[in-house]
Amino acid sequence: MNVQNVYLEAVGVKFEQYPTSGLPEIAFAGKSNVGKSSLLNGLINRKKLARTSGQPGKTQTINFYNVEEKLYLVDLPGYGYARVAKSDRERWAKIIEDYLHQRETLKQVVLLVDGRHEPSNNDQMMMDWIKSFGYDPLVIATKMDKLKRSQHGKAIKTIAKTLNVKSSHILPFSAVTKDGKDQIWEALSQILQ
Ligand SMILES: Nc1nc2c(ncn2[C@@H]2O[C@H](COP(=O)(O)OP(=O)(O)OP(=O)(O)O)[C@@H](O)[C@H]2O)c(=O)[nH]1
Ligand SMILES: [Mg+2]
Repeated sequence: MNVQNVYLEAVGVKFEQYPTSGLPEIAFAGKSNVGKSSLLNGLINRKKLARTSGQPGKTQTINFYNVEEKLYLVDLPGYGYARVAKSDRERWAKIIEDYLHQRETLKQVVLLVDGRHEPSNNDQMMMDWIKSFGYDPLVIATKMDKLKRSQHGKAIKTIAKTLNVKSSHILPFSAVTKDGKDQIWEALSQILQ
């Protein structure tokens, strides 16, 4: 999709604050700092509409980006960041959980994992959880520019094995080169059809 019109329509932590238009939604989940907001910017051709940071824990609310009045791409707060207070972590977990459980317009939860590393226990839990809710697994391996081309295949295989999903369900992406963007839009378009 060649996105021209996109804006941040809603920001919130509870249902009253979320959009009510009924447009379909695709949400991006993953640990803090994995590159959720950067992927979103890449998909919508904006450098920094979604705020990013080298410090984990940047996104702390659920952010709904309206794309062409057709769908929302939803930026979620990351999980697994140890250096925030436990009470904050639990609060965020509850916000994300309620959203994922109860949001009827949510068509897909995409899991982002760092292409350089074996997925963590938290990533595995998130994947199991996504599957248990009946979504087809779709994983994006981020920061692929940090790997040599020759390492890409092995990285994808490792992620597939650890998360117990098919390699074909893992799409590589780089927010630096934007490699993978077209394939991701293609997958998202199929989901929305
Ligand atoms: N080299 C490289 N760096 C990336 C890529 N994607 C994200 N980053 C960097 O990783 C850091 C975190 O990116 P964010 O997009 O803010 O990560 P996030 O998942 O939204 O993090 P939280 O909002 O804290 O959950 C930033 O410094 C980004 O510039 C990528 O594909 N390649
Ligand atoms: Mg973010």
